[in-house]
Amino acid sequence: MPQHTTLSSPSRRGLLSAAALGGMGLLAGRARADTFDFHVPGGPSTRPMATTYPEKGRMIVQRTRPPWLETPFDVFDTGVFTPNDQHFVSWHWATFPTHVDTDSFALRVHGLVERPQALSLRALIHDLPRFEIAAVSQCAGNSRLYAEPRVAGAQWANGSMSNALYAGVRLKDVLDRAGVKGGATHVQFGGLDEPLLPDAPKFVKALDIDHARDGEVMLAFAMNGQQLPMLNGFPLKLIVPGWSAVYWIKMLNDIEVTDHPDPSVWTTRSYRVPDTPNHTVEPGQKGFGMVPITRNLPRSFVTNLKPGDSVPVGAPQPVRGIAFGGDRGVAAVDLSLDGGRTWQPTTLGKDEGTYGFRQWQATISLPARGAHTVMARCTNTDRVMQPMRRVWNPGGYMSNQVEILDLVAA
Ligand SMILES: Nc1nc2c(c(=O)[nH]1)N[C@H]1C(S)=C(S)[C@@H](COP(=O)(O)O)O[C@H]1N2
Ligand SMILES: [Mo]
Repeated sequence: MPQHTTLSSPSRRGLLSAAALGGMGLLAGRARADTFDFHVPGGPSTRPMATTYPEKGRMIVQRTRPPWLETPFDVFDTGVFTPNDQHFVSWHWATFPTHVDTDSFALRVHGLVERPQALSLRALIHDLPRFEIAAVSQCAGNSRLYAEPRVAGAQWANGSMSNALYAGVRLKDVLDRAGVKGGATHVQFGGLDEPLLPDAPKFVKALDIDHARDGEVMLAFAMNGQQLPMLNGFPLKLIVPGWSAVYWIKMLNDIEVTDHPDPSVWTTRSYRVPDTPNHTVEPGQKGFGMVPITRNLPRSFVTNLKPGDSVPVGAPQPVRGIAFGGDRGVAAVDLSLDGGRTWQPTTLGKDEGTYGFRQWQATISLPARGAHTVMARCTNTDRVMQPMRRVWNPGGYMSNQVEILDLVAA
């Protein structure tokens, strides 16, 4: 494996060499002995695990080409920051570079700007003010596996989300350097990956100009104090705190300031949800509008107990987990042991930033032998609360209902 170099001296890296890539499929196949159980009733419930992807530790393999790697859920019990080598991985096209020459890499800033730019990594690292923020990156299809009825798309369980401390520069500072012209309304972003077939659409996303200049949207060259793993977008990734990971363009090398909304199929056709309460419809329902996926919504998870776990009856039982508020901070996480009739507060852990995971904990006691449920519910600082009703839409997007954990007291 290559060495990590310091941030002040980016180096040439050929991390995903042809040999490593060739080995990827092989080794993923060979790793089938190790599996992960999602506990989905009606199955199939297990997925292969692999430890063989470059710069990645033990990951759930959802697909190999392009790689879709899910964070095993037990990782979320170990702390609020997801280790880089277990940060989930998702790509639309398999043709992303396997080598980036950090000396010749340039970030183009063009379109409606006074001074078009071709910024080197050195310029980004040395010439612009440094900015840091913690934020959860969550795929819009996180938890799609649990949609009832099941829907097509990546069958992510709850692990296509990860929290990291990002370091880099504000997008606002980059745009100011280029000088945004009057009449600009949007900024479009593209990366080094290209579609496999010439007719297929390149993956791009756009933000409106005010959002792009809010001083929080940033370009990260470091994640948790290290260079970005190649599979997570080395050498530069757009970070849109509080918004769905679909906007977080990896291997970012193109910023275009425009005077129109994103015309790409990734906004006009896909990554859309019903414009209904909680983006929820009945299967087969018709006659509702669709809107682009934007912000994350509050969520919370128990991390120290699994479905079906047995706990001693009548004894104090610690319950802990993580929560995030979406595009706002976490105000509270409450627990219910009676199906949502009554709620008790939990104690929140250290605040590591508005958009990151927040740990929470409580002690419960299950009074009688037999089956029990534990529900955790996050409320964000905007008073937005996770819904009790199960979220369902045809794309399997933006699931955020209160999770129900089945336990047995014995
Ligand atoms: N260049 C590029 N950026 C991209 C994508 C992509 O296909 N290409 N996929 C997006 C989607 S849908 C997700 S969920 C996240 C995944 O980021 P990660 O692999 O670092 O976890 O990247 C986003 N950025
Ligand atoms: Mo995604």
